[in-house]
Amino acid sequence: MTIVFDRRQLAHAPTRELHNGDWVAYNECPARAESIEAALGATTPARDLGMAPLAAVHDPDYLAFLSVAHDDWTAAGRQGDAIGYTWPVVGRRALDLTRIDARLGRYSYDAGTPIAAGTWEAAYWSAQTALTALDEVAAGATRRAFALCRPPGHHAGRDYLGGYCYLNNAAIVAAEARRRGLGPVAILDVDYHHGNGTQDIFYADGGMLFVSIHADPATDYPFYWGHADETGTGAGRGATLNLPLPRGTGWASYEPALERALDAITRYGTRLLVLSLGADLYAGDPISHFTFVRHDFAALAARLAATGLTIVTVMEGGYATDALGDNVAAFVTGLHSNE
Ligand code: Q9C
Ligand code: ZN
Repeated sequence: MTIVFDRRQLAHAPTRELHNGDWVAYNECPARAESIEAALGATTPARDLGMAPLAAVHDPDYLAFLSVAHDDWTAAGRQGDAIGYTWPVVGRRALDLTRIDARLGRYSYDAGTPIAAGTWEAAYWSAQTALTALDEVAAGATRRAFALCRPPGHHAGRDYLGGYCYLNNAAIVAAEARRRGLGPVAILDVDYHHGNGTQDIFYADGGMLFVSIHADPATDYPFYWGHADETGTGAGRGATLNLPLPRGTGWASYEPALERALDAITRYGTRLLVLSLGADLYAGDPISHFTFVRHDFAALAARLAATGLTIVTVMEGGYATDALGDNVAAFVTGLHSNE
């Protein structure tokens, strides 16, 4: 079992976010990763596998924006975290503007994802953490690797940030795994929130299966994606499966959805599974509404382990920082039990 972590991810530390109309302390804080690291013990540091796997998923102009956005913000005379306040809504012309505020709107879809001084550094190493986990599996060192990623990735699309996410670590790993001939590759996203960025990236892609179990977007973020009738388009038709569940869902009613997900993954002929793990399934999560307790994370992991699949797990959300490490440790222990 390999657990990959890199402390450079802690450089990302936005101050605050807008939550239901109030400014609150940023939920996606460095202490999350430290809680998980403390519970998991020894970790392998990330290796630098370069920009190419990131550029295979994200647009070059978006990557260029992300790497300079905070500098541009500072150069515009602003203090603190860069955050947008105006968006080019559906139907507006795709103007190529240079003003930092226009660019923040162009490359984001929410106001909950600030760019801080250390964001690019941390997001880069978060992606490298995920790629290193894949690299360990590809090298045959292990069949189950866990990437302790932060910031998370599944809300980030080809050319946009949002939902605390900047680079889509799961998509980057999945695309790189396919490039290395490790496919068929499937992505299973079990974060409480729908993985809209991952879905968008592969929505018209005939060579990737995306399956997500999440809170019904009729009631929960990100609202505009993740409905059951979104099933892919063009060559990707039928290669997206959304399984929305109501608030209050616990393991007993989650498990049947997981069986449906695994059935699709099996029928796809999956050889490598990329798992987007959100610990925000937890009953005590401050921004989520499922009712998992600690041993439910072990049950989820045990069911995934029973598939016998090669699995690269990428950490996504989970905001009950005090319980986070123990919940993730329960998952990781269960996942690696029959490796
Ligand atoms: N009440 C992940 O779990 N925040 N992202 C909405 C409004 C967005 C969660 C705040 C939640 C994003 C990776
Ligand atoms: Zn989430």
